[in-house]
Amino acid sequence: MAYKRQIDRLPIIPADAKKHNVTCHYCIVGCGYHAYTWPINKQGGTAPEENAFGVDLSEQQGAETEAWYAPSMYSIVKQDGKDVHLVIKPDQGCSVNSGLGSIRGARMAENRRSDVLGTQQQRLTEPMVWRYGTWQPTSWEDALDLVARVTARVIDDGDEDDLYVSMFDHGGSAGGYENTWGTGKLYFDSMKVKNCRIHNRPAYNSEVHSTRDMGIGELNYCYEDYQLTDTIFMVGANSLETQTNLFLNHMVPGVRGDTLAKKEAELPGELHAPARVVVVDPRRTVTVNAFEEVAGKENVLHLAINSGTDLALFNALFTHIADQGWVDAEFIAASTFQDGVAQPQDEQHPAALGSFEAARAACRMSLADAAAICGVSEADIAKAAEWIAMPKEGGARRRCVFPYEKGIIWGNDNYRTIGALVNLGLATGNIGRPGGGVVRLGGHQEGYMRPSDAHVGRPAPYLDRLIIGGGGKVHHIWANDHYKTTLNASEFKRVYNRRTNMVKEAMDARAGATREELVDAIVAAIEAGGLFSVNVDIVHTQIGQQAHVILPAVESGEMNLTSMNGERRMRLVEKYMDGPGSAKPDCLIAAGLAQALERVLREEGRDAYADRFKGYDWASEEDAFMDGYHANTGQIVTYDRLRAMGNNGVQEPVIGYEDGKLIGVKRLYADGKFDRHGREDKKALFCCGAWRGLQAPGKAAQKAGFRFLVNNGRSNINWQNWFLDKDNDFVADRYPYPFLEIHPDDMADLGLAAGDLVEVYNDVGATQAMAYPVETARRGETFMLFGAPSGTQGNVINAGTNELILPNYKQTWADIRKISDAPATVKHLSFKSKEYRMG
Ligand SMILES: Nc1nc2c(c(=O)[nH]1)N[C@H]1C(S)=C(S)[C@@H](COP(=O)(O)OP(=O)(O)OC[C@H]3O[C@@H](n4cnc5c(=O)[nH]c(N)nc54)[C@H](O)[C@@H]3O)O[C@H]1N2
Ligand SMILES: Nc1nc2c(c(=O)[nH]1)N[C@H]1C(S)=C(S)[C@@H](COP(=O)(O)OP(=O)(O)OC[C@H]3O[C@@H](n4cnc5c(=O)[nH]c(N)nc54)[C@H](O)[C@@H]3O)O[C@H]1N2
Ligand code: SF4
Ligand SMILES: [Mo]
Repeated sequence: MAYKRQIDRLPIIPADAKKHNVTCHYCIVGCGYHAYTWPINKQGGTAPEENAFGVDLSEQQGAETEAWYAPSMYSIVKQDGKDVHLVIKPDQGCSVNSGLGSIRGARMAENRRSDVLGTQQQRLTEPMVWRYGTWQPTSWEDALDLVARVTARVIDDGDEDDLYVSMFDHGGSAGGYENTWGTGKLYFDSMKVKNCRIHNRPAYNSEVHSTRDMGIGELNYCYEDYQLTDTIFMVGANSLETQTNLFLNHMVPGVRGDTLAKKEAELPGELHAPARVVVVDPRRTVTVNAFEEVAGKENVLHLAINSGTDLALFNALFTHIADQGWVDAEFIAASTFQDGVAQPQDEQHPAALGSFEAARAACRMSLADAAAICGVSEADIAKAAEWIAMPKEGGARRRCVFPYEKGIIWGNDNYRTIGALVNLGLATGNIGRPGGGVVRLGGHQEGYMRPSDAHVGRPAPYLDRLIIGGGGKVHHIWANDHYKTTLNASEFKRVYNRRTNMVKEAMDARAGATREELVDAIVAAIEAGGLFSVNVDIVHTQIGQQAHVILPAVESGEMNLTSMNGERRMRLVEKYMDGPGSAKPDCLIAAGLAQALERVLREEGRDAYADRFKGYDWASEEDAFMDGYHANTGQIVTYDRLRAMGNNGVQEPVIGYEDGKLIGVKRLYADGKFDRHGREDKKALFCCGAWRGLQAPGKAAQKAGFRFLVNNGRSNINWQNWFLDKDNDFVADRYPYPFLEIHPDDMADLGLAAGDLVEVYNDVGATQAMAYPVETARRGETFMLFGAPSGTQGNVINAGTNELILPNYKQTWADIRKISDAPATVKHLSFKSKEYRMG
């Protein structure tokens, strides 16, 4: 913030500044930006030929001008060892965001480490080893040698089950095709590690097994579909805050009617109107509020269902739509399985899968029964069914897009619930068609490229539970902080602290010993129940406090990085600055670790096993990309070709290269053939999953035993587990503690004033938050910001998951008591409503 830095003006970007393509590395949407850099001792001028915009800056610019940037878009960073000015500003030419930023992406620059401006000084610069009772910086060679020697002692060819791994599987920073390949090759090719988990759930599995088992990949549409549709049926997502520019640049124009001419042109012969919206969320969100403001209340239906009851709602909608005959019979006949049950329910399939009629029989649910379970009116459910599927005037099929995210992914009965939503899309012929799609909205960007994980099995091992039960000897952690973001976190931390402290104590006791003696001491502590922890991150995290070796990584922009967004749009972020100190791309850290393991194993005379760790002689992230993505996807995509595609990139799968352009695919399944399940007939399957109450162990009892629902999730301003936020004035000023949204009457009952610090506690743990009064909250239903270092919501989530180890973060109940009046850092905060009114 310029005012905070005590400067009253920012430099003009000179005409000859270097310009780099950048895709914002925070959320799934993947907005296009440009990074401009130029030498510290230069700046541009107001004359058109003196600035990057080519306009006369001595004249007042229009309101929508591109020729400006905000203080948060500016920094001074290192590039090739020299100080340079850096501006990262939104790209008007990118079809994803058309020049819009967000409160997160438009602060990319101020969140870079700057030694001149003093931002993000928390970034790790050197490897660190637990030594002499504290953290000591050291060289890569020393750190990797220790990791390799301890790891080599607990693994062997064909027996790698004592090595536990937690690793990202996404795109953007802390991910990307380069880095998922580097880690994937190490753990799934050189080794066959099966005791592993992903950053956001306690097993190595899919977030959305059922849609895939039904034949439908979860990112099947394009963002333009929101501009072509008749209805948006949004489930368990708060897109204004979590997919911001998808909401602002695609959903809002669609519902506001800005795109009517486009609809007429692209979809002639049917009646068009501005899109209507149904939002399924127990909580009234700012997304509901904003939809109402832009579309008019009469065009927005908020189904405020009881937490965890989506399955009953979807089954009733399916039943009603089928009974009315509002289904796409032709599509069902041509593209879906016809003959009863194709896949019976079993250990790997929490519901049977089969034909439309089989699902119709299994899922039957009346409007009245659903209304009672969900706590919404029959009339509203019937209205939602009409908005989804009642044929339009003139008889044309209604187009509906069904976006969903964590409200059901981390919700009750994941498999059946997502399956039931996909049923709606299939029955109404809304997959693979303009204005359709049953899609994940997404979290991070995607960027998955790994050797097969089939050896992990299904259901995959529940890693947290194994750790708590004393399993595992060495734990490698890549880019996540379970202390802030896992479930059953109270117990996890208790056990993890104890087991890793055993190893720390053993290391302390052998200070000054030789490497061999030290490794012996560590292994002895491990054999006594200890756990050796290796943490690869960009900052010193909470779980990192318990690590024995810490390895510093660089972020997107400090390396070249590829990933794809929620419409499968793949781009290259061009490196525009140096990483801090000796930090490296994750793929090269994985390569370094593989090489160290090869050397150690060879020294130990285990040559055959050592040979498995060959093939990592990558000099750069580009080499990792060529070895992974390029080699495994038809050898079409290269950095140069992607760079030439700019910020609009190419939509995957990439199927060709012609006239200097990569050729992609706009929508999946446009031919009505479904293959995500691998069935040869390419027919989609329906899900036969009846409602069965709160499915995960312990949830119903918790609900009965505690007074408040502790719904939880995200805020616009915070990014994930606050790893950058906690060192950023702007965010830390706003939310020094996680907020707990709560109704003012509930606050009165508990004797609370706004900002008071409260304890949230139940049968599995406790955490803290600051009370934030919200008039529209329902009595007895709170919403807590997740992932905070100053109060982890996961502490009160129980260990119960679905059959395939998908956590239910959202269904949690607890009691609340006051800890203290508002702390000093909270006293100045505003507790105004987060809703807005137009006009
Ligand atoms: N600003 C910001 N944006 C982000 C992120 C961030 O940290 N900050 N993180 C990114 C990531 S990794 C992810 S995964 C996405 C998540 O994106 P979202 O899924 O949109 O975000 P959440 O806040 O986790 O949850 C969405 C909604 O689920 C609702 N919900 C709770 N229980 C239920 C239920 O039983 N049924 C239904 N239907 N809804 C329920 C909550 O009230 C909440 O409004 O956001 C991405 N975008
Ligand atoms: N209660 C509750 N819990 C939840 C959720 C919820 O809705 N409610 N949502 C879940 C979801 S969807 C998610 S995605 C998870 C998020 O949980 P985490 O994955 O733990 O959170 P992130 O903030 O994404 O973690 C990123 C970590 O990687 C580091 N990092 C950033 N860039 C890089 C890089 O380039 N390389 C390396 N090596 N490290 C890097 C950061 O410092 C940070 O420690 O939380 C899950 N937990
Ligand atoms: S909407 Fe997402 S991708 Fe776009 S600028 Fe914001 S955080 Fe970045
Ligand atoms: Mo996520």
